Formats: sequence, structure tokens, C-alpha cells
Amino acid sequence: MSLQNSLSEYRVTQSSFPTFDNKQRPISFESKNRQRNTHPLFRASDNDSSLRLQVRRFTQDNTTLYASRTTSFTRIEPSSLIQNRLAANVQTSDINFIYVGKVPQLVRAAFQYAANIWQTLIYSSIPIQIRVTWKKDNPSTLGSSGITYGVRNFPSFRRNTWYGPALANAISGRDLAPKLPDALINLNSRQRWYLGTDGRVPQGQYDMATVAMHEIYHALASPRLLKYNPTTGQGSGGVGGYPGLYDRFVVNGSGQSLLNTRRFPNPSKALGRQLTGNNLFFNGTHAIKANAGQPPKLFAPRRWEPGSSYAHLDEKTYPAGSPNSLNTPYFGASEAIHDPGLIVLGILQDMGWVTMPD
Ligand SMILES: [Ca+2]
Ligand SMILES: [Ca+2]
Ligand SMILES: [Zn+2]
Repeated sequence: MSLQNSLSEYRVTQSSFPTFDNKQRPISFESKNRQRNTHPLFRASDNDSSLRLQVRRFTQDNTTLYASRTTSFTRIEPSSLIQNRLAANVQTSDINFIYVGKVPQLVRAAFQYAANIWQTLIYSSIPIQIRVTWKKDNPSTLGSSGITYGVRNFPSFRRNTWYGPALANAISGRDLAPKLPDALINLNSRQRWYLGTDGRVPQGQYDMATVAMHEIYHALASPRLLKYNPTTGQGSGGVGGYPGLYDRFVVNGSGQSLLNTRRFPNPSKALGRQLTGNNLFFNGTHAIKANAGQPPKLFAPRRWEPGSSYAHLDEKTYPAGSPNSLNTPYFGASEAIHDPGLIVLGILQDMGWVTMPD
């Protein structure tokens, strides 16, 4: 779509944005899974003065996306819903990239292609800003990404829980940190990239448009603050004593929250075993609905993979060619997926994003 068309469409659709105040917040905040109070050993009771709005810079481990050596020859095109919305120039958010280094023009074109898809699926009146860096990295990586800050205790948020920048801005209707981008993406300039956007990826090449789709998802995500220490075998987490929004949805196969510090003290080996037990799931109502009534399985292998474990859907459950494989930690050569899939959209909805389909 031309810039002019997309901007005028943007103005038209903006008037129909949901309003994000206390009374009309996205319905997913009212899900049954909502925990009414913060967990005992996560600091602060509900009448604590620390319930004030806080915007805080912090880093979590970057999520890393790995190049698997397998060759897939799978291709998943954008759904007809996406194609129809793009054809009608329906744009409900605005994703902007700030490029650092000599990012080739075709890389930028692949990112714009992916942004156009996301911009027709998520709703925000605040432009989403992502810094994209092009630099040499290990041959096994495709890219990595991270958010730049967290926000807690905006009035309609779940209390004492860190929200990611793009979501916090979308809900609050303002840029809560005007001088900071929402997220950073690093691309491995040494990888054997395919830079077309048709998903027809030649043998031995990795699809940039797919990686752009994947990394933009991480830029929209909220903090996951639990992690594993291989030296001590302990799991631990939180920033300033508070979990990330993502952490609130993770349960084990028995439906137990990892934030239940009576079962899994913070820090503890008990929590460490959960994080490396290959038995974690995302317990949100929309994600469950998108996964045939079951909580989608998360990637939690016995050997902790920093930046990869816990942050993604399970590689084996959602293999190359699965419509829900966009948020898995590995991509093969000649693998293309240009649609987030209903589970990823469900996860975003559970977090509080307004998305299509709703
Ligand atoms: Ca900002
Ligand atoms: Ca995969
Ligand atoms: Zn990832």
C-alpha cells in the first residue's frame, strides 16, 4: 500500500479504536485466570504506596532465534483475513523502524512487509518504534531482540506486574517513554538470507520476512522475567520484586503457576526444575481457545537455552509447517511463515492487546 493511502486509512480507522480507560478496557483483562492479588513473596500488598505508575528501564535476556540446520521447504502464507485487510488498506497500528548500521534496502523491504501484516492485526494509536541493528553474529543465530523498559501500575493494568512498552503505550494511549524505542532487534549480517517476500525460499537460505515477523512479535511482547542459573540449578526472577506480565500466565502440566512461591520459592531449585522440566504451558483463555481447548505448550527443554527457553512455543509441538510455528525458537533453511497464527494472536490478546481476529 502507498504511504499516503495507509496514512489516510490510519486516520479513518483511528476513530474506531477501542478506548482504553478503566471502564472500557480490553475484555481479556477480565479473564477467569486473573489473579486478584500479587503473590505473597512477590513484594508489595495492594495498598502499598508502590502502586504508583512506574516506568523503569531494564533489560531482560535478549530472546535469541537460532538457525536450525534442517531444510524445511514449508511455506505458510498470510491468511485470507490478512490478505483482505491489506487489500483494503486497513491499518490499525503504525510500526516504525530506526535502522542502525548499513541495513540493506531489501532487508528494510522485508521488515516493511512484515510490519504491514502486523499493522493490520493489532490496534494501537501510539506509533510502535523498533530499533533494528545489522551486525555480524555467530553463524548459528538469525537474530535476537529485547524490549527496553517496563511499565507497572497504569490504572487498568494488573497490579504490580511489568508490561512491555508497546502494550503499555497502546493501553494508556500515550508514549510513556518518548525518548526510548519500544524494542531492539539485532540481525545477523553474516547469515545466508533470502530477501524476497514471496516465501519461496531457495535451498540453504533463511527467510528474512519470517524472521521479521518473529522479531516484531517479541517487540510487542511483555516481560518474561523468570530465568534459570545452570551453576546453581536455581530458578529466580522479577525486577524490583515484581514479575512480568508473561510470567503470570505460565503454568506447569498440573496447572500450577510458577509464581506460586509456596511451591516454587524465588529463588529455588524447585523453580529451576520447573523451568527445565519440559512441562510448561501458557494459561490464557484466548491462547487456549486457539489451541483446541488446551494451554499451548512452551519451549522448556531439560537443558536451559538462554534467551530461547521459556520465551517461545515448543519447537516439537509446533514444527516447521505448523500454522502456529512463528513463535518457536528455531527456523530451518527454506522455511517461511508469514502469519502469526491464532495461538500467538491469542497470547497477545490474553496480555491485553486488541487484535484481529478478535
Ligand atoms: Ca517511546
Ligand atoms: Ca521452528
Ligand atoms: Zn524468538
